Amino acid sequence: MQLALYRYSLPFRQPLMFKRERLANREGLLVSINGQWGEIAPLPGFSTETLAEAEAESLACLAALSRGEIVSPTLPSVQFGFDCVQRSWPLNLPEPLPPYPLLQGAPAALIQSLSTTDWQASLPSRLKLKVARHAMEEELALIEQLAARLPTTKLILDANGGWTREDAQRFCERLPLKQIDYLEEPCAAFADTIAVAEATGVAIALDETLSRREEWYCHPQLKALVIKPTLIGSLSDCEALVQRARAGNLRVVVSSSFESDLGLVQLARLASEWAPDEPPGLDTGHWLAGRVTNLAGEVMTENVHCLSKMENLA
Ligand code: OSB
Ligand code: MG
Repeated sequence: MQLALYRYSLPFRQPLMFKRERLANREGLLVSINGQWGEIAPLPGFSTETLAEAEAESLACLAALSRGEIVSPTLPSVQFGFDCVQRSWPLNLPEPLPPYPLLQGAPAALIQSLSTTDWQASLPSRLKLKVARHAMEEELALIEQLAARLPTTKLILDANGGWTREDAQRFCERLPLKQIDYLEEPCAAFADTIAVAEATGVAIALDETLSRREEWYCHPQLKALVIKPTLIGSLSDCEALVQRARAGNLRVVVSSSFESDLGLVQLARLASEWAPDEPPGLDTGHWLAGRVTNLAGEVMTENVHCLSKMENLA
């Protein structure tokens, strides 16, 4: 058995803000077992574990595997990486759907770039925009412009729990609801999110509520579950959410946590397995200025730092 753990660091095209943290590089781990790979990349501001903690648990898991033991990691990012590296991936999956585009930046700059953006002949069916970050007036103006310029596109809005119930209500009352697909996590508490949906008629989706393992229930205005495997952890926990979504007639949107190209390919495959008809939330790769795999999909081990390499006869 061949076991290895590597660390990568890939520069962002420009520094990105994750909650209050400004990151210039994306750092994570790649685990390899007998030529198969998995990615372990806790996201600062969103994951509860640090990269150092994930590295320590990963090394302990590899040592246990080399002794022939079965491992069950506890940190979500480590669970995701070890599940992927040990998974029997199905062979005949449908071609993954292209992700919907994710717009990032200040509203004024985005309005500016709207006039020059070439939507490559076909207009996107969906487009995602972060909200609750800038002045409400500016964000509403941008949404109005987007709705006018892209009348056939549905907007996905994501507030990352950034509003009070009152602010969210004021915002949603002024939305062009016909063009809003759904709003992710308007408020930090599920009860407030539901109250906003009921007061304004907006459709909502859950994301952080799921990764924080908070209680939630189905509601007529709850439309989708956003599943981020790096934050949720084990694939069986993700699959339980997929089941719960099916039972409640909710859409499933598999979404990234700014993984490298290796993790993004695996997430796209999971998306085509769990939600073959739903464009995934995986438009984060273009923010990275580097790659860990070559065009053949092989990890370029010369570009990553080896933390451990073991071989045994098991
Ligand atoms: O807020 O959904 C989020 C990525 C990292 C951390 C949080 C979020 C995201 C994304 C990924 O938005 C892209 C997507 O979901 O479309
Ligand atoms: Mg979200």
